[in-house]
Amino acid sequence: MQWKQGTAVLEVIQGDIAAQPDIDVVVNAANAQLETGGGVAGALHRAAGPELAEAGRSYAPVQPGEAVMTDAFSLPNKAVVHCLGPVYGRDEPSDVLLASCYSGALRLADKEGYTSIAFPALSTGAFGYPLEEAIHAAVPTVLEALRSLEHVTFVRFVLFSNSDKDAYIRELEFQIGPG
Ligand code: AR6
Repeated sequence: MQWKQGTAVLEVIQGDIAAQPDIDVVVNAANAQLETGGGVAGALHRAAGPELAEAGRSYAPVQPGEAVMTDAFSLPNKAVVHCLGPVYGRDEPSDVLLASCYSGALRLADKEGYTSIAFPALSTGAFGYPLEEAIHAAVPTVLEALRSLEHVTFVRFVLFSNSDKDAYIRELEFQIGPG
């Protein structure tokens, strides 16, 4: 499902963040060491190959809310932005830190001249962030950031489950209108 916002397009799909070949930049739900892990990080590191963890070493450790960019190696994308989302109930203020992941990722992608980016639902797996709360940090931040970007004109939210996808669709319908 898609929405238009100014000159940009936002899309919500159910899928695997490691299988988005038409997207320039994919966002990783990273750990502080930028090593492989479970969930999103596991899927991206498996598909990218061991060079992804090697490339991350020079940036580690990253802080909650921080985003850094590396090559995508064997992934079908041009770059990966690694965001360390907040651990819910520990890293505060969690909404500010989570929003900073989204705005930081968009800024990094835009600075390199990339035009498309795909986000998973950062922090909502192992880091325990309730999905609805995470959506309220993620979606308005992306909508606001898009206004000041030069190159990024396509944002895809890739959700693992159908119910997560439906929750994103509800929020975008609320924020923008029918898709
Ligand atoms: N594609 C899209 N979404 C996915 C995928 C996938 N392949 N796999 C899981 N999800 P998580 P976090 C969903 O745990 O909460 C890692 O081990 C998942 O259902 O990947 O930020 C790292 O190493 C959930 O909704 O990220 C860190 O230590 C969402 O993506 C830690 O977990 C995020 O789940 C990061 O935890």
